[in-house]
Amino acid sequence: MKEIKKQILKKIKEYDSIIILGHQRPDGDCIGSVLGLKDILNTSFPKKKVYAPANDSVSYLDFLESREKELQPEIYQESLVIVLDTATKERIDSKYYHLAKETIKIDHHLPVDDYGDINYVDVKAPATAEIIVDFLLTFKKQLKLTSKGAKALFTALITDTGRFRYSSVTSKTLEVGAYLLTYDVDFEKIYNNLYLKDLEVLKLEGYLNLNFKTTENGVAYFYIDKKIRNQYNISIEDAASLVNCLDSIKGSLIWVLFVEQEDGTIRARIRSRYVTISDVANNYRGGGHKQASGATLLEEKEITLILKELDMRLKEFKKENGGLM
Ligand SMILES: [Mn+2]
Repeated sequence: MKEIKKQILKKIKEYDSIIILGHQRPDGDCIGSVLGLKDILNTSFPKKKVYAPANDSVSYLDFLESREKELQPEIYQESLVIVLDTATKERIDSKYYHLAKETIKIDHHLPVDDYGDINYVDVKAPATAEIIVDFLLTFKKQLKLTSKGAKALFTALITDTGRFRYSSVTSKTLEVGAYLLTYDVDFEKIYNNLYLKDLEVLKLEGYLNLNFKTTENGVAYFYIDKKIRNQYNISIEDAASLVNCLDSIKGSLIWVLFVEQEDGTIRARIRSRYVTISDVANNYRGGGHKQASGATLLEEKEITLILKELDMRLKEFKKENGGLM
């Protein structure tokens, strides 16, 4: 690991122009890590040009620094591109990334696509932000961070760890979090930005709690189609965040929220305790982490199919592991 980190720092030093990219449909870890790394590079190498362009954004992260619009392709041609938190090249949020002189991938998703000239993937890290802060701490004498960057990285860390609650959290994660809080980070404000709910969302949450279903062996699920979403007047992102409503049901070690998209496809967010579900997501144009994955379904019929696979998975798991809830 140390060797690859050295290689990355060497590359960063070589370039005068560096572009940091994230993935489409960005989340807190994606945007926070991008802005955090941008802050580190700006602060440590003030002469370099560091860009963080984005085509896609999400409104609930507007409280962080905004990213610039897509760059001219010519800038890519002379730049080092660092892509964060993005497993496959199809998901990179730029149509010009391939023009880069060189590309570095830094990620924590299960590796399916080594699109970088350097690929630094640590699937044990619960958030890309942890990898970025670890990188900073490895080269403490050469790299710096400001409280603006610390705020972005802390936001990234808490979103991908569910506020340090997921099983992927390690002592390293807490160390990294503790380090970030040595900066002036107002985490009460961050929490308010991330976790206060609109009334509409809360009401849909109530509806979901009353009406979700479970499969024979306990997979909990709910389908938010356009009709329900319009009725409650909430955005696709807000709808998708409701997957967490289903995360604490005894016996339901797998839970899924389906959300119909504008184009009629259905995005599935799949989560679990103990059970590996990423391979099932892979069967439906998706992937992610062992216990937190996404998939894209082309029609409603596929809801039944993926639920059947997940139900089988849960049945086998319960047979082998009995008592675990
Ligand atoms: Mn992530």
